[in-house]
Amino acid sequence: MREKHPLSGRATSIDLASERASFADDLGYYLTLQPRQLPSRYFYDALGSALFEAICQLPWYPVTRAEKGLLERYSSDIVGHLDPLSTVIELGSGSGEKLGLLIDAGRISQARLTVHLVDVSPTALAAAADALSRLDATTVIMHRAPYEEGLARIASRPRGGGRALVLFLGSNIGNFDPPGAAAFLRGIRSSLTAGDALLLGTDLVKSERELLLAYDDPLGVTAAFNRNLLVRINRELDGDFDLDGFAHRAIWNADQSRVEMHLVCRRTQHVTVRAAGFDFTMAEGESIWTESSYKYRPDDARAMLVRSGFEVVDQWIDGGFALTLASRSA
Ligand code: AVI
Repeated sequence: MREKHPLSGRATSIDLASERASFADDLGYYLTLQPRQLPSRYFYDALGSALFEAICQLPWYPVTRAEKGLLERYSSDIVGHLDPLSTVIELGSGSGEKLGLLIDAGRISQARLTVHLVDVSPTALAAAADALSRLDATTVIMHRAPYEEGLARIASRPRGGGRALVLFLGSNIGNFDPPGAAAFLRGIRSSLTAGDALLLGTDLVKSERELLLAYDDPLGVTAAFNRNLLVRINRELDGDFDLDGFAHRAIWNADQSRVEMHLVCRRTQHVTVRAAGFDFTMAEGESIWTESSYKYRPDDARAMLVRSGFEVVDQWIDGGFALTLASRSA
């Protein structure tokens, strides 16, 4: 997928008025590309975030369960590789559960630990901060910001002694195209100092059948998640997409090693998006490409980290998922 802002990932501006303006601006750009596209970061309004949480519970979507299983099993090994930490930074705070597992695993810190949660969703931040409030000797600081902005803010604060660990979990890296992923990882690296570490979660290539079930589940939750993008455009930008006129489609693109999600137009329709000031006709069979989820082989994840200036420390694999620990060399 061509990205106008390749580093932005799931993150977006937090100011409501400017958020709407850049949403309208992005629509005017992406919907006129061939093939038509929409950036996946716009999935995550309140309903989209709730639908994503539901996806994580689906028996056909293994990502969340596999990663949690690895953290439950290997947290003490992971912590064992790390010098004493003063700082943990989680990009995309989730529920705080995975971070809690790691901190519970043992002597992650010799003194007080500062945890920075970076997310654009206030609901996710509040839930994670609440989940972590039970921890002793831990200060939790929330940054409602895009990833890059949060990292820059954190890097500008005095840190004291101890190392930093960045968590980028949930295969969120898979929603970046390869050049965007490499640039994003290099950005993380430049916000760290020598000896700091990164724990990266990547979903692995598996059979086409398993991948398509994960992104086109029998309950239709992923289809609702995909079509909610049109609901959001209709509501926020005064659009008139006919929801019934679009079908959810997931495709495994083996050459590019990615699952693509599309919204396929079932019948020719004229669409107006008033607040974005444009209209267009979509022909039957034409589609809007809404997401790419890149899948990796264990070596790909390691090589991507090395190319971005990290040294791989260890890797844990199970359930079709990999956690890779890397450190920033000098
Ligand atoms: C957030 N991200 C890693 C999910 C993924 O698997 O690409 C989003 C998602 N899309 C459909 N299902 C889940």
